[in-house]
Amino acid sequence: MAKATLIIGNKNYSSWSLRGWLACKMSGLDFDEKFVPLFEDDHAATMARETPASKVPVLIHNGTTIWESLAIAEYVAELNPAAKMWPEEAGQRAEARSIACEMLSSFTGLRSQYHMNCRKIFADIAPTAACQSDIARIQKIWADCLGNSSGPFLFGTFSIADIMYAPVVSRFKTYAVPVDTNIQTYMNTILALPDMQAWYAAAEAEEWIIEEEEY
Ligand SMILES: N[C@@H](CCC(=O)N[C@@H](CS)C(=O)NCC(=O)O)C(=O)O
Repeated sequence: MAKATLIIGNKNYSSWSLRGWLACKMSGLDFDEKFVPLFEDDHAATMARETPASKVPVLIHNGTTIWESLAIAEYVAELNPAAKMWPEEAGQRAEARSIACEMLSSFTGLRSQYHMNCRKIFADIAPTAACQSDIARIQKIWADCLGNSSGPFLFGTFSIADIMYAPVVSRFKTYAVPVDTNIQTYMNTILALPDMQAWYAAAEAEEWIIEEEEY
């Protein structure tokens, strides 16, 4: 089987890249990373040349091109069922897919104000009403899931649901979002994952600075 290529953006800033990358890692896929820097001068042309929808992540494998982070996660989960990337029970799997889809379709208040920035802590930026509303909804999702599963992950064992929310964990850390003990424990579990630590270390080592994301 040919080695796959995952096209990603800057690790410090690219939350969708993190989702695709974590999914590929969890599946055990053998892949190379291809880096496309976000928002450089020739950004639009580079994105249009390298990716179908001018967005990252994109996975290229055995002649197939897959974009959209959830489609990538579904593809690699099918490639390696032994990785058990979704909960095994059908009802739980459906709920996990529901919250994964909600992540993709929602939370523009959070995403437009609290950008992912792995290197930084911005503790003094009060959330807008829209951002606060998204924060409350996400905390409710996490609290309900953790209440049902008893943790340590949203559905007990690590799954694509956790992957879809991992960049939100990062944002909550960066913006020092107040959370209760259970959610803090969950966030600590996600941040301590070896793959998250590796992503953070690579983000720290990056030289690119996107001024608009730096407040
Ligand atoms: N729904 C897409 C979102 C992808 C996305 O918005 N990626 C951002 C980086 S985090 C991007 O490529 N932005 C470049 C641009 O908008 O020009 C997914 O799930 O992959």
